Amino acid sequence: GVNNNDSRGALIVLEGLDRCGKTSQSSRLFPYLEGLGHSVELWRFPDRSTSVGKMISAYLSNQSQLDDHTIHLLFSANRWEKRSMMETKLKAGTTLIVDRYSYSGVAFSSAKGIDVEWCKAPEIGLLAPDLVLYLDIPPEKAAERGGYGSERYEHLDFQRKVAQYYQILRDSSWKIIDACQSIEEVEKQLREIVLDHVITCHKGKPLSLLWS
Ligand code: Z5A
Repeated sequence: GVNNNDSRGALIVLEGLDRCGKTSQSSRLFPYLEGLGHSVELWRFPDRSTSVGKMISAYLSNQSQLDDHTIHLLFSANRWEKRSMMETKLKAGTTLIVDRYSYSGVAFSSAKGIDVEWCKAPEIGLLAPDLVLYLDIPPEKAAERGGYGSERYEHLDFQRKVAQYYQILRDSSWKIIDACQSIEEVEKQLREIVLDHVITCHKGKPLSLLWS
């Protein structure tokens, strides 16, 4: 039954290849949930505003070089530095819509050839999402959208490998959305699923941890 003490916000993560539409869809979900009277915030990883985030940003824009393991741990550290705030917000009833999370961390580093289990290890103990919306798009199609920029991972061959690693990370919290549909059609599908999860968490579904 409904217990107000356990009522909390939902942790909703959007994942997918570069250009799959995560940013467009998060910015549409936000006013939708707010309009329904829910407390909601838009987050993204990497969070480039922190000191760790600034190191990540320099790396992504090719202004610095880092060993693959080192940058992996920085991405993870960037989530750890936000973990307690995340828990506080969720417990206070705020739903978080998060653009990329640990799945990006593991998929991108594994695509470089690092062992998957090694990649998952530093993510253990972070909050597990209530829902992962995977915006599914073939790498070739994503590449056609707006053209790739100059950031480090914006290459077709690499995105193909990332897509393969995302596949092995799928679990029961995932919903696969066909991201080749129009922005409006994707938006419509996301609304229904998201609202459902926001209500379930509001009713007191317990928080759980990655990766257990
Ligand atoms: N990374 C990592 O290695 N480890 C980690 O732990 C984390 C991340 C967290 C930077 O991320 C890189 O860091 C990222 C993964 C790695 N590298 N890559 N690739 P970021 O978040 O800063 O960058 P991004 O996630 O790639 O964001 P993005 O380029 O902005 O993509 P997006 O958010 O998915 O797409 P969008 O901006 O909403 O849309 C892209 C374009 O497509 C735009 O012109 C839209 O108008 C258009 N679009 C969107 N939807 C549609 C539909 N449905 N139809 C047609 N056109 C559309």
